[in-house]
Formats: sequence, structure tokens, C-alpha cells
Amino acid sequence: MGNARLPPGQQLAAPGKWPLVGERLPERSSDNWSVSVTGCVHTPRTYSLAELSRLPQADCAIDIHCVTRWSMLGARFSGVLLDRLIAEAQPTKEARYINWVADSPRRHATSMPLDEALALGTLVALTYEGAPLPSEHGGPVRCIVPRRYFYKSVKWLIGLELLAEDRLGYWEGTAGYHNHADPWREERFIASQISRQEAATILARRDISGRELLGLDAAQRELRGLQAQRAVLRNASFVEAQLAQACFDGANLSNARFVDACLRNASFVGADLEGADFTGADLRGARFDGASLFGASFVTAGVDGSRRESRFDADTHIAVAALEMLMPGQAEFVREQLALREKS
Ligand SMILES: Nc1nc2c(c(=O)[nH]1)N[C@H]1C(S)=C(S)[C@@H](COP(=O)(O)O)O[C@H]1N2
Ligand SMILES: [Mo]
Repeated sequence: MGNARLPPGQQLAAPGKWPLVGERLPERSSDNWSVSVTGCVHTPRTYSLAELSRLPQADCAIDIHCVTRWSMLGARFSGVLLDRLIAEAQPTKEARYINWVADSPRRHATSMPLDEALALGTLVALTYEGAPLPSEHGGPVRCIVPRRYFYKSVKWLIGLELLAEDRLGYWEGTAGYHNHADPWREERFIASQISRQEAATILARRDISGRELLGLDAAQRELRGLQAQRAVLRNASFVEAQLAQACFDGANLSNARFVDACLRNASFVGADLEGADFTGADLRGARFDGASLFGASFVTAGVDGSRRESRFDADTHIAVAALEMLMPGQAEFVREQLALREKS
């Protein structure tokens, strides 16, 4: 019988056993521990442990799902809801991400969108099953992010930093762990159904030619010169990625997102780019010969009248015939860009 609370590919850990994963101990002792709230906030603050424990405490039962495939259901934690700390810090309007910083030799950290962390009921936890959180499991303070793989729950928490732009965490940046980490969608590594080893290899060799990696998450990655000929990358995210000189010839990139990516001299010859989003991307020198661009976008207009445009130059190759495939507003924008550069 399957357990409805168990996400795909997970198994229950032995009853009463909480596996230890990752770093074993914090850098310093738990005396004089403090947690600071900094970054895009009006009221930066540092809380001592005593101050944290005087704030209203929330009790939560949480299902833990580790990316290494064990789960532990109904673990009881108590502590301060992130909500409360954020309300006290008063985020500025730039604050869009939260970065959780650990006190550890490698300054272990992880990040997520702030609104998501709040919506998930994230806890700054001080106890486990009614007792102070053990040091090896992140005590005296760790974050507990429900409904994400457990690598989003940093042990030995010393800092909450609100950021305007996302910053990849330790595992996400070094080992190809997925930046969104939803266990119900099996977002384990940069693409579902690949191993940690494969993720690391892809990032190191920058070659995914011919591979099928649906929903690849390569946001913000440094992938200059990526070889992705004929790869199947539907719904991939390359938001803010560095992809100068990348080659996507013949690739299937329908609905892929290249928002704010650097695509200088990148090549999309014969690629399927239906519904792809190039808003804000640097397309100087990029080639789109023979690409299918139905429903692709290059500019967005905000409700406040602001516009985010992609950037073209005299070496950006888009066949005029391809403009027929675009929605009228998009076609007009691209036509303008092509006309402007004729004059310059
Ligand atoms: N500081 C720190 N936090 C961390 C890690 C780590 O290595 N260092 N590993 C993460 C991973 S991959 C997992 S699965 C959980 C493991 O928590 P546990 O050892 O208490 O089971 O902590 C997360 N938080
Ligand atoms: Mo993990």
C-alpha cells in the first residue's frame, strides 16, 4: 500500500530514527547564540536565543522528506514562525528572496522566494518533540521549511538575509540540487530523473546535447558555451543564466524561460521556441535562423506602464518571416529593433 503522505520515490525511515545528513556540527558552541535578520529590511535585528524563546511559539507537525529518499512523517517542532520575524523586520519593497545562513565552516546557506517561505509556514525551530533541538540536528536553532526537500531547512541558523535577487545555496550551487525542491514534483536535482552525479557532470562539462531534461532548472547558472544541440528542454528555466556562446541548435525549448539571461552570440538555429520567454535577455549576436517562434515573447509591459525589453544588435539574426509567428505586440517590438539597427 502506498502512503498518501509519501511523495514519489520516498521511503519511511526506521521508526524513531532521524538520519543525519550533511554537516555534523556547527562552527561554534551554542553559548551566546544569536540569529540576525538583515538585508532588504527597514529594521535589521539580532535576536539572542532567550529573545527568540520569549516570542510567541508555534507548534507544528512536519513531514520531512530528504532528497536522499528517506521521509519522516509528523516530526514535532516548535519555535517562532518566519511570519513573525519578517513582520518585525519590515521588509523593503525590494525584498523578494530569503537567504538562510548557517554557522558552519563552509557558511552553508540556502535560499527561496520570500512569499513562498511565508506561505509554506516556515518555522525558526528551537525544539524537537518537546526538547531543545539536538546540536547534530541543527540545534540550538534551525529553519524548518515544510513541503520542500529537507536541504531547504538549514541547521545552525545564524542569519536570515532578505535579498532583491536570488543567490544559489551551497548544495544548489555546488551539487546541482534543484533550487525549488518540491518533493511532490521530484525536484531533486537540476532536472527530475537524473542523479546527483549526472547533475554535477552536466554543470562541469556543460554538455547536454541530445538529452531529454524536461523542466531543467538552470536559473542563474554559469553555463557559458553550453552545448545543447537537439536537447529536449521543454519548460526549462534559464532565468538570469549566463549562456553566452551557447548552442541550442535543433533543441526543443517550448515554454522555456530565458528572462534576463545573457545570450550573447548564442545559437538557436532550427530550435523549437514556441512560447519561450526572452524578456530582458541580452540577444546581441544571437541567431534564430529557422527557429519556430509561435507565441515567443521579447518584451513585456507592466500594468504600471513599465516595459522590460530584450536587447538586440546588428548581429542578432531573426528572419523577417519569423515575425509572422509572433503575437502582434511582440512582432512590432522585434520589427522596431531590427529597423533601429539598420539605421545605426
Ligand atoms: N548547516 C547545514 N544545514 C543543512 C545541511 C548541511 O550540510 N549544513 N544539510 C541539509 C540537508 S541536505 C539535509 S537532508 C538536512 C539534514 O538534516 P538532519 O541532519 O538534521 O537530518 O539538513 C540540511 N541543512
Ligand atoms: Mo538532504
